Parts: sequence; C-alpha cells; structure tokens
Amino acid sequence: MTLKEALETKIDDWRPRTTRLLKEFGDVKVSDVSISQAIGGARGVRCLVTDISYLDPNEGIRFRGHTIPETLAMLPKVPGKEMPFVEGHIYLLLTGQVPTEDDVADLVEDLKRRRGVPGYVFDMLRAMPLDTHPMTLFSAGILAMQRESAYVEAYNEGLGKMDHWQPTLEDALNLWARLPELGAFIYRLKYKGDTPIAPDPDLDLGGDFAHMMGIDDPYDDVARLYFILHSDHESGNVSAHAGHLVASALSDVYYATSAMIDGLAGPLHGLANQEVLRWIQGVMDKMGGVVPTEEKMKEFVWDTLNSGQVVPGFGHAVLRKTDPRYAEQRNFCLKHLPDDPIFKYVDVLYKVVPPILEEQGKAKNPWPNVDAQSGVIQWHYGLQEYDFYTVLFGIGRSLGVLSNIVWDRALGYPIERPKSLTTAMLEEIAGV
Ligand code: AMX
Repeated sequence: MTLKEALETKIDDWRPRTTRLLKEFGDVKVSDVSISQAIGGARGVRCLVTDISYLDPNEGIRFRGHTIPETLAMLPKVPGKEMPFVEGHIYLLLTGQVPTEDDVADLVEDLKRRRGVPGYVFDMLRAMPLDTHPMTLFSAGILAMQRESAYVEAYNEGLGKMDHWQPTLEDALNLWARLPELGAFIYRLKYKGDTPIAPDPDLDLGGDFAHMMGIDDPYDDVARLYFILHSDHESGNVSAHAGHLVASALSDVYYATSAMIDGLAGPLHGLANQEVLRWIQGVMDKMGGVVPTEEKMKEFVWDTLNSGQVVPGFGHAVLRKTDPRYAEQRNFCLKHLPDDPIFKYVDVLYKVVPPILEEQGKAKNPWPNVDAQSGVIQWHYGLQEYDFYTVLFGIGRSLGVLSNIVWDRALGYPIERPKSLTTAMLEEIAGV
C-alpha cells in the first residue's frame, strides 16, 4: 500500500475518535496547573496530544508504541547494512504501521523523485557571511524554499478543511527529500571550500546524505541511526512544540520547520550536542589528551558546576533514567569505536557525573541524555566541525515534527492559544 493510501485509511479510522472525545467528553479534566508550572515553562502540564511518540519518564521514547531497540529491529534494513531505511521509519511514524519491504521501496523511490534543492537557495546561502552559524543557514535555507509550498497554493484555491493534510503531506515529503541535500550543502560550503557533492540517485536517504557529506561507510549507517534516534520525542520539547505552534496558525511546513530549527538551536536543547564536544575538548586540553582517572574527572566536573555552568549532555526535562538514545549510540560505539579516545572520556563521564549531580542535589535527572554520546560518533568519522552537529539533529527531528503536523491537519487541530495571567493575578490566586 502506498504511504498516502495507508495514511488515508488511518486518518478515516481516527477522526471519529477525536470527534467523540471532543463532543461527548470535552469537559473532562486532564490536568491542573500550579503557579510553579505557570511560571516554570508549563512543565508537566498535560495539554498536548500526539499519537506518534510517547515519552515515558522511566523508559524513554516509544515511536508508535515501539521502543528504540524494537524499532531498529523491525524496520526493513538497507541491503548489506546494519541499519534500517530512514524512509521506513517515516512510514511508521506517519501511519503507525510497520512497512513491508515493498512499501519502503515505493517510498524510497518517491522521495528520490522529490530531491533537488532549488538553485536560488544555494545562491542565497553563498551570499551569507561564511561565519554564520550552520543552524542559521539551515533555517534560512528552509524558509527560502517556502515559495515551493503546495499547501499555500491549495489553500489559496479554497481547499476544504478535511483535505488540508494532503498538500501538507506533499510539502513534508518534498522537504524530507531535500533537507539532507541542504544540510550537506551547508557543510561543504562552510567547511570544505564550497565543494558540494551532487545527490546519487541510486542511494537511499541516509546513504545519499553520507555520500553528499563526502564521508565513507559506515557513516551511511551512522546517518540512518542518527536520523531515526532524533526523529521524535513527543510534542512538548521546544523544537516539536515550536513546529506545532507555528503550523497551528496554518502556516505551511516550511515556516514551521524553520521555526522548529530555531528552537533546536538553543544550548539547552539541540545545541547541547555541540556543547558536549566543546566541553570535552576543554577537558582533554586540560588533561593533556590523556584519559583522566575518575578522581581527576570528578574535579573537572565540580569545577564546571562551581563556576555556575551546567554539565552538557546530562539531565532532562522529562526523562528520569539514562536516555535510550544515549544507550543505543553507546552500543554503536562499543561495537565500532571502542578505542576512540573521546568515547573513553565520555565513558568516564558516564561513571562520574550522575553521582556528582545527585550529590549537588539540583538536577532532577542526573543521567546522560542523547547529546552526551552523539558528537563522539560524528567526531570519530571525521565530522569534527561540531557547530554542524545540531543540523544533523534538525534533519532527524523534521521526521517527527512534520509527521505530527500532517496529523494536526488531518484531525483539524485548531490554532494554539493558551491564556496568560499577570503576576498580580497569581498573587491574588495565591492569597499573598
Ligand atoms: N548540570 C548542572 N545542573 C543541572 C543539569 C546539568 N546537566 N541539569 C539540570 N541542572 C540544574 C538546572 O540548571 C536547575 O538549576 P536551577 O534550579 O539553578 O535553575 C536544576 O538543576 C533543576 O533542573 P531540572 O528540573 O532537573 O532540569 P530542567 O527541566 O530545568 O532542564 C535540561 C532540563 C536538559 C535543560 C537541563 O538538565 C540541562 O541544562 N542539561 C544540560 C544541557 C543539556 O544536556 N541539554 C540537552 C537536553 C536534551 C536535548 O534537548 N537535546
């Protein structure tokens, strides 16, 4: 079944559930909001709906009900490779169905046909100062492509609300097909003397990305693993929420993706993976390149905390255990790069940081998150320009964010509009 046919069936089945909840149970309470939540970033307020992934604080992410190891095991693999097709993961996220090999082959071909970043995007990026952060170039490149939106064209022709998801899916598929090329172009523009590598029509999305980056195997499998791991983390994180919020105004997915990339660029969110590498380089410089003893490493961690900085790669707003995305990448390192010096540093950190954060008593989760490990693998395979790492995260995160937006349109979710209060009102509610 083609992706669109499978999706259409799912949407038709799903709509009555949402309609019934709204009509018959609309007044049932799902959450109360405390003052600390109102001031504190709406932490834990249960007011978003998605069926694409769910983040259990103790277990980590499940994509359409499947843990990360299950997802990697059940999706069709690229022949001769360890990792599944990213395209198969897109199929799973959108439909909730594990695709057959034929389903994946269809989608791989469909996305190949959609490749080709317009030349004006490259012209614009070349005109920008070379020291512009890659996330800025990435966001600007996506935004520049907004004129390509099929959704805007259909909307202007008076598209019925029930059909909004269809051109949104078109836009999403086009963007998924083009983001790897845009990302790789930015990499080779900024760090490789403007020597872009043209896409290879014989390769799948992950393989083609590695090819356009100019990095040999097994980087193709690294790319596939990375994009799948970073694809979705339910709806409340900054990038996913930014994408959903912007799209709720019926802005097209180009606007929404550019916005989600801007949120991902913050050091408390996606930029943390570049921060981890920068921080570890600092440790390595201080230690003269020698892998430190646990005692020495403890000192360095305490120095970081005592100077008022956070330890990048540790802690999480929702998770309360080691991030399974960290664990999966650690398995990859143990298999492919056990002797890598940076991996050894990260492994010492894994031992010493959690007890220190527990002793300090501030962080609610002392365990490592996805970013503690991802830069290590990139560095090992030669991608040492760590400013670029969050672009990789962005390509991956687009899979989940855009799948969500297609479903937002399918289920007719309205414009987002929480209500604000003044400080004086909070004081009055508190009886101060
Ligand atoms: N190092 C030092 N202190 C930390 C810490 C860490 N890794 N994680 C949390 N804390 C501190 C917080 O700064 C906060 O201190 P404050 O009360 O003085 O402001 C206190 O512990 C309580 O924070 P929390 O409720 O446990 O975390 P949070 O939900 O406010 O923030 C996060 C979550 C991820 C931003 C935070 O853990 C952090 O800054 N970690 C380091 C940066 C990082 O790795 N970010 C990547 C997250 C994953 C991702 O999105 N890519």
